[in-house]
Amino acid sequence: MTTIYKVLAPLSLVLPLHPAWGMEEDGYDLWLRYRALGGAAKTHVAARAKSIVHPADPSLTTQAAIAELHRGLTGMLGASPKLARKIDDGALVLATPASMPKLKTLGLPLASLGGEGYLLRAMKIDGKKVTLVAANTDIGLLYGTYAWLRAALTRRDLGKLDEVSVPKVQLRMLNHWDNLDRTVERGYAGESIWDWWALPDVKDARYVDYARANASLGINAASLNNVNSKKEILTAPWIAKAAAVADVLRPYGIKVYLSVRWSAPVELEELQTADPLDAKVGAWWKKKADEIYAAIPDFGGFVVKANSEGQPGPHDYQRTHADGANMLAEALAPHGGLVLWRAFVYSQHNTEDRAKQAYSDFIPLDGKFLPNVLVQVKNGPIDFQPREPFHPMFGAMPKTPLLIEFQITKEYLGFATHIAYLGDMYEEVLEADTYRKGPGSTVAKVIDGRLHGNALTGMSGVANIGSSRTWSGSHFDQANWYAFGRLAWDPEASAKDFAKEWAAQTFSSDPKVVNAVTDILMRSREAVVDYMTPLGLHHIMDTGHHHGPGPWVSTLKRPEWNPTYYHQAGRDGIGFDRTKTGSNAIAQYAPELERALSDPRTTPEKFLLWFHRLPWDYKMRSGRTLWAEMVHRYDAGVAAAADLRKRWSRLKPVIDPRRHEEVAALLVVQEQEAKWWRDACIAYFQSVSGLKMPAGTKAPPLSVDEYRKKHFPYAPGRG
Ligand code: GCW
Repeated sequence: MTTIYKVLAPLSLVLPLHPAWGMEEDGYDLWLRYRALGGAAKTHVAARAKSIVHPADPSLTTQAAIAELHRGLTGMLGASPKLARKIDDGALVLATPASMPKLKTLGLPLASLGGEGYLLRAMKIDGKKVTLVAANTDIGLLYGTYAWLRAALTRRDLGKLDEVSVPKVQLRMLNHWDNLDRTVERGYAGESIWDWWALPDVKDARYVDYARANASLGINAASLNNVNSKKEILTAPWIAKAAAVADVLRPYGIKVYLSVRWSAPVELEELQTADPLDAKVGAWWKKKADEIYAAIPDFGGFVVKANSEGQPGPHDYQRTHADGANMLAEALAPHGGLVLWRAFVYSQHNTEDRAKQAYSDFIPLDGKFLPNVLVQVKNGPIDFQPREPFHPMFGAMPKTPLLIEFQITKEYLGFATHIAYLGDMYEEVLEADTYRKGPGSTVAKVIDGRLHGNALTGMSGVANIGSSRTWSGSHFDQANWYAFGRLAWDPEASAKDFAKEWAAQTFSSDPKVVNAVTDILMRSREAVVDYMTPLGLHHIMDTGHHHGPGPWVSTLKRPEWNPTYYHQAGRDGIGFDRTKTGSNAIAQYAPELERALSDPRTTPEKFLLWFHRLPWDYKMRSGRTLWAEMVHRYDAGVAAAADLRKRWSRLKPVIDPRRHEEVAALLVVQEQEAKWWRDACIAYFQSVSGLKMPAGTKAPPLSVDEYRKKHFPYAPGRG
């Protein structure tokens, strides 16, 4: 103590020591921040958790629920909760029909809860006023426990709780793009959290916190390694490492999946072919599946990227995606495992519009997949852009369960440096209408299986998690993990509600803070769209790393790697013609949409240049020309970025200093980079169009060549 004091004393002369010095908020606790309550809030929570009544002989899962309540209540109330066997007034009762047979006599809608749902109800049991957290299973109980804690943290009236919550989607999954050397493809949050080298002997304590965070959202599956997979993941030492992770995640209801490399049997020198119709190949995968299940009895299955961006696959043997997926499905079926076969495919040998290729490849295969295969489709037809129309495969494969893949990491939206709340984007896609079975056939209904009555349903998100103290590389990026998990539970819920919940739990439940942070979140993605890719522009990021603007890039080997392929800007106009006169990608949508999209006048302006190539003087709804509108949007994006910075700076007095400063620093960068995007794109489009700046707008300060000269050989996140 004295020594510490001696070291610190001189420091206090030069550094303004904050009262919370040494205990400052660093973001590690995510939204599970159980900070001390005071006043009425403390009394309120204390009165509803006087004791915790829990099942006797709690399973590991129930123990996790009790431990979380212990952590939460100790944090909020300053004293550990009393564990009790007897129900008294003010008890928080955790029960399943197995642990408390009486539950079945209380008229509760237990049957509707299924295996993962839960019920929270303030009610009387045996004449005592209690809060019941009930579920049919221990995992439901754990989810219910987190829901109760969330209600406490967001200052809901715990005395009036009465809710039933059941996940609408079965597979709520994170896809880690983590490499075996601990780098992370498109990861901007440090190294992989999986310390592969030290596993299986050393299980980092972080794995438990990872599991807690996911369980608090209802995420129940994680594929651990990059879809650009390596053969080694299927060897005994790596299976053992994955098994060690699975052991930690299991009590939290999270199943482990692995991404596999199609050619592994050949590369491991065990076979000479990976042809899915060769019996030896099927037998190899069956044996491999047996080996994995011996180590991980509840193993989830395989995620597969095949014949995509140079990865091997069944096409190498003139077989279809269905042949490939089914061969793996047969190996996994005896164990109850699933194949998640990705539809992110486009080929260098195919000159068809890249936006059309997945649909062309997969639609003829509808009905040809085995029942334990899901086809995993990215939200849009290109690649995780700031804005894309929904992928035309949604709704178009009635006999095949489609799992939607979102990106949580922000490869194309400013990495972890820019604020962009993706909840807003997920919601936009999920509520989009496919019209496949008339109006109201939303993507959400495809995903939750209602539109076509699919037995399997799922939503996966490419994780933004790493070894960074904040987990996600920045404080605000945690909101994207949060919104993804909450929307996977209920794809029809509101992204704004989740923004509010997240803000209240992460920063402060003070309504002023909640509203201000929610405003920042809700404005952020649109700001990014405007300063990067307004009006339906897409994939004009710089090459390889995708950091910053690169609309001029035109010399890469494959046409669809070049931004010029996507914007098609010239003297006469700009945009990708995806109507009949162009690639006719619009024909991949339902007739109602095809009709609307065939005419620029009936195409939403946010997708204008995605579907149409138009002259620069095309008249927009605002009355401006297309060119003037584009400049206007870029300016609006920069103004919105500046506005985010200002809104955040006003919160300085009410946000803890370290997190405030860290976010503020990033917002300065975001504003600068928004300007850079605006200036570089305008300079470039001006150079090809020869147009003057619209009246009242500012010319970019540098020439297009000067922007072009910027290089970023060490930008993070490359695989
Ligand atoms: O978005 C692109 C990325 C690649 C990624 C690929 C995919 C894992 O640029 O890094 O590879 O998508 O989804 O397979």
